Amino acid sequence: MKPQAIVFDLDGVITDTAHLHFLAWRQVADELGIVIDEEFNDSLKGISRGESLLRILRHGGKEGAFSQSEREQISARKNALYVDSLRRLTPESVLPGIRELLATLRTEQIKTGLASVSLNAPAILQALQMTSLFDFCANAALIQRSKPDPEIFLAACSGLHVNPQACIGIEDAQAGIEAINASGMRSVGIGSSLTGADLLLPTTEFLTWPCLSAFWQLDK
Ligand code: B16
Ligand code: MG
Repeated sequence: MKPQAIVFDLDGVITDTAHLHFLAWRQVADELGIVIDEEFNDSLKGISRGESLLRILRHGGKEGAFSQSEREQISARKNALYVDSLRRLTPESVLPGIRELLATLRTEQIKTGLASVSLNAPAILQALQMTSLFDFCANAALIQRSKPDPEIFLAACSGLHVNPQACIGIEDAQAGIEAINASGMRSVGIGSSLTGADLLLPTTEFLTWPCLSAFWQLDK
């Protein structure tokens, strides 16, 4: 038996945009007199733009300091910095093994989906020249709740016309692993500090079809 589909997170699984998010947020936080570091940035992975700003303000003790419209302006400033930094993405920015895995999944007739809460996901896939490698990309603009809620993963499964129980989800963020587990899919984590993943791999280089296939054969 094979899984019906593999659903990928974008940021940290397909390409390393987490660092670019960090640089943009750090500049904005700095302008607000708030210090954030890479460790704090880990807690923003998979979290929507608006919720990320709220977490940064809370971290800096400035939660109630800005109105909704001021927060929207701050978020827009962060996004402008982030989008500008995306200009450095090229097809070479894809993480090791990912392009090969997607090509193999096509040969194996396993559907591929994307579950990213980033509103910039379509532009990033285009910059990486990967849009055609996915059968369905869930639309982050239609999502009410970011990860750890399963909504984006369920939307990807729905768009692929597959049952979540018959699919694997791949994530590098703790909130993402929780979202996959809550969706009923089997979870594969990339990294060393994740808890609760059904399978944990150190880097995307280990993410091969033989590895995923062997994992799928195991009893849950
Ligand atoms: P944007 P993912 C998430 O992408 C990022 O991990 C998170 O850091 C970011 O705040 C969120 O997208 C929204 O991104 O500001 O570009 O809309 O991990 O779900 O692929
Ligand atoms: Mg991620």
